[in-house]
Amino acid sequence: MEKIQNYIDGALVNPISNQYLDNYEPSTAEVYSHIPDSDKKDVDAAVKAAKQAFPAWSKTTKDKRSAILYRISELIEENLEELAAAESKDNGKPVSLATKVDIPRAAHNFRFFATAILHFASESHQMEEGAINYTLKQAIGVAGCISPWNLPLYLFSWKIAPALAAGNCVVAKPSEITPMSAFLLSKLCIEAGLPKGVLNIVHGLGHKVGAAITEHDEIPVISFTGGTATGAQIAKTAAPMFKKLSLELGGKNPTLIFDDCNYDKMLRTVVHSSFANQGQICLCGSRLLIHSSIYERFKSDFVREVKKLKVGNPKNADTNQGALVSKAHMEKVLSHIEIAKEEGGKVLCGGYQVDLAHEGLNGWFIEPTVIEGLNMDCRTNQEEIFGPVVTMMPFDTDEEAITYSNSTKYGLAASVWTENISRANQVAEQLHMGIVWTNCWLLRDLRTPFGGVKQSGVGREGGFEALRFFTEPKNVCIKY
Ligand code: TXE
Repeated sequence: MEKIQNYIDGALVNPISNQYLDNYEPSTAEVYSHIPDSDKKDVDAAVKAAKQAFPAWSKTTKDKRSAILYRISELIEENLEELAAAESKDNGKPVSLATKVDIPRAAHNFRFFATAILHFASESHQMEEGAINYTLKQAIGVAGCISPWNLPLYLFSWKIAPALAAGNCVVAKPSEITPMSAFLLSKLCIEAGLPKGVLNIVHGLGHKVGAAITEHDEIPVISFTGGTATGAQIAKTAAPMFKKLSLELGGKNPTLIFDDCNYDKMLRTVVHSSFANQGQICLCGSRLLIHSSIYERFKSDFVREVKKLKVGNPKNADTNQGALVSKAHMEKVLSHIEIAKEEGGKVLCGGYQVDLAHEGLNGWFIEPTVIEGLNMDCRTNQEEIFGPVVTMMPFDTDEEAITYSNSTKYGLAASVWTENISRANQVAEQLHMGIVWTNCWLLRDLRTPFGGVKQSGVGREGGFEALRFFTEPKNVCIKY
């Protein structure tokens, strides 16, 4: 059985303890590889390597750093098929999705930051007193990057690429639930000629490896994407150590559907924005708010389209919905469906685990589920479910739609459907979210700030925001 290895000081190595964890294939529920059960000792070795590599890497010219990162992006593209198959097997997502979205976007992340760093400039401020200030933007040192399981390589690269481009060395931890694509990436980094110690990938559990990264006093900057509860724990450790912190956390995103929208385009996209990646994207719209005048029409059209989504083998090209990432996560999602029923919700379609044993798949599949009849304050409409489950609610006025949208502790993203440009702008302005998509969803320009407000996170990733986060500004004032 394949053994995943850590990537420390330029080499693929076993965990010091020689202990391993099982890695499951979600569609079959079978163990198919082993992952290092690393601990503090491995993190210490990674930090040591990163510290040693830092002086040379931070002094390496931008052109050279850029060329290496660019080469990594090319290698990801050259290995697209292998990476997409691995991501699909490890995560349960349809291979078609990994091929079209996850892996190309991971390559794009490296390419984007390889070039962005060439345009990252500093400001200067002239003074009438006869002085000039200029701002140095210096690499910080060893950056800790911790990422989740839902978009494994995509989110891993979203952190690593800007950290490296800015001249930092990195100790990174992918999710222990989906370690494979990060392991394959470490091999590509070696092939691309990334100097040893510049990137170190330590596999293992959150409370061991993740906590050791967070607590390490030689890691002054942490970028984390994952659950809100974990984010709070990381902040509790990092704040008194005065670490720089970026937290991308959960969401309970509203989709606002007005009666003046382009109906067909909206319907197509909302099926996708509700259920892409089995609903396991922090940006998926899980609360559908529909103007009451089109509620019944939307309900019958939406449920009909959702029922067409094919739940099946992630390897098949015609599969729309693969498996959920783990047994524990599937059980959590199913328990939320039960809570919704107890709260008085009516399940319009879905609601159950899908049995694909006849295809030899004993894994963790759930039918795409649509629920109506719940009020905005109930648990189902307040808590992040992070699975193929959406609720539907009617609204009468724009104010009502905005109030419902803003009524949770989260504030990550919203999508708004209307052809009325004034309404679109007024609604966007009043939504308490980090991201608003109008007449689209998940349309990403990597230059834009990405992140949430309230319990959806702290700080922004993307574009120069990310490069600013991974550098320390220093003002130099010269009197002449
Ligand atoms: O995330 P965790 P989980 C949400 C979603 C999901 C819930 C829990 O609602 O059901 O979070 O998912 C590492 N110190 N999202 O349990 O635990 C962990 O090993 C440092 C939203 O998978 O937050 C992994 O690498 N690190 C989300 C990473 O943190 C720790 C995507 C994320 O895991 C740690 C995923 C600790 N004490 C889940 N404990 C999004 N917003 O995209 C765990 N980790």
